[in-house]
Amino acid sequence: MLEAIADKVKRGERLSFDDGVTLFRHPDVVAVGQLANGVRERLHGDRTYFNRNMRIEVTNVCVASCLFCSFAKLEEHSPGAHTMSLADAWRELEVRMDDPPAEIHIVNGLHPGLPFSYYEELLSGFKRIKPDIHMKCFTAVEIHFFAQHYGMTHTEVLERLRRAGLDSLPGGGAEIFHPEVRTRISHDKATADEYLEVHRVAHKLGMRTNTTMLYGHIETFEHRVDHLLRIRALQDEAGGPFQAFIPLAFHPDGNGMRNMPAPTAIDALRTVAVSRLLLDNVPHVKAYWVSMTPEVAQIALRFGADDLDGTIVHETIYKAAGSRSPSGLSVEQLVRLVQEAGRMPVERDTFYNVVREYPRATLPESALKVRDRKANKHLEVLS
Ligand code: V47
Repeated sequence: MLEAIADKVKRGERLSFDDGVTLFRHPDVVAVGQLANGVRERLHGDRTYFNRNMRIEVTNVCVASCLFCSFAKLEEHSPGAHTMSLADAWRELEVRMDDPPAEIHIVNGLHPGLPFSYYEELLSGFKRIKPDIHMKCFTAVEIHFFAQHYGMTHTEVLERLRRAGLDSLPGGGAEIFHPEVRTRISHDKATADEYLEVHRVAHKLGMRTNTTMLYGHIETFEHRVDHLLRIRALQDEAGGPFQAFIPLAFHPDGNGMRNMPAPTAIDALRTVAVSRLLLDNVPHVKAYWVSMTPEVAQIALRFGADDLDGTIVHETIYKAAGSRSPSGLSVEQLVRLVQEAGRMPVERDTFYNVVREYPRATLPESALKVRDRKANKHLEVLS
């Protein structure tokens, strides 16, 4: 069965729904990974991307009640609820202006009590501090909520936010599109069609966006394949504005699915590989190190992934759900992860323009460790 799929991949033929399910079910994850690695190398060679980015979640107050979420609080006055003042949000960038990020990635709860001008001022304030900062903000679910809540069309919301400084949309909020799953884990926010429609509108306005899939909970492999093929179909229709696909491993701590086990490393690698193989029209597949740990993300660079996301600095959604990944990684740490995987690190901007290319590792393993003095103080004695 795998040989037939491998032949299709070699001929550059598109894989079917059944091929996708076969790949997910195939017992030899290394064989599936090798196929995906071939595609990854055909597209990108050894190049492995990351950027200097920073995550900010300005509010965790959210009217939706997603079963998988450990981050949201229903009301402003619930314990643990917080909404940043604009000044506090801007300060997050101001204090980092000696080594500033190139991108700010903002994902929030669906807050029912803020005026729309809060979001416009949020964006324009960051641009005032650093005019060339890239603002990758608000998931399609948030854009849909803004449209409903403030009585605008998707186009009006996006046009106003763009005027204030919005540059692209992140991929969050996709979860699993199939209604058998979505109605159980996310019944009271944008549907799959609404999520995809927001991206469609953004693409029509000339914006580039990312997209995601939250896997490893109640969904089946068929649901995952259905999800991936809906993304592929929209990408065909729109002619390529999805830049990256990010598979997000479910974390069970402190949410409505806390009795479920987290997906394993093998599932993470398999999902990266099958995504690379099915999404033949999406240029980049991210191994998001926050969701899969830096160690598994490093291996994923040989299973189809070509991007590690970025430095992040301070992440809270996965922290709340029990992730043991660090909050942020330095550029040096990202470079080392890539070099140790035998790949070539490339710092990029949000649109994948090259900022800086690093050499492939030619140093022996011990020397690599000693170079990262801050993270490996105990090894300095060896140098
Ligand atoms: O939308 C929430 C997911 C997403 C949990 O576009 C959870 O470049 C696992 O979308 N376990 C936010 N996942 C993060 C996101 C993202 C990350 C990196 C890069 C990009 C990009 C986008 O996190 C949410 C939701 O799908 N999430 N709770 C949880 N317990």
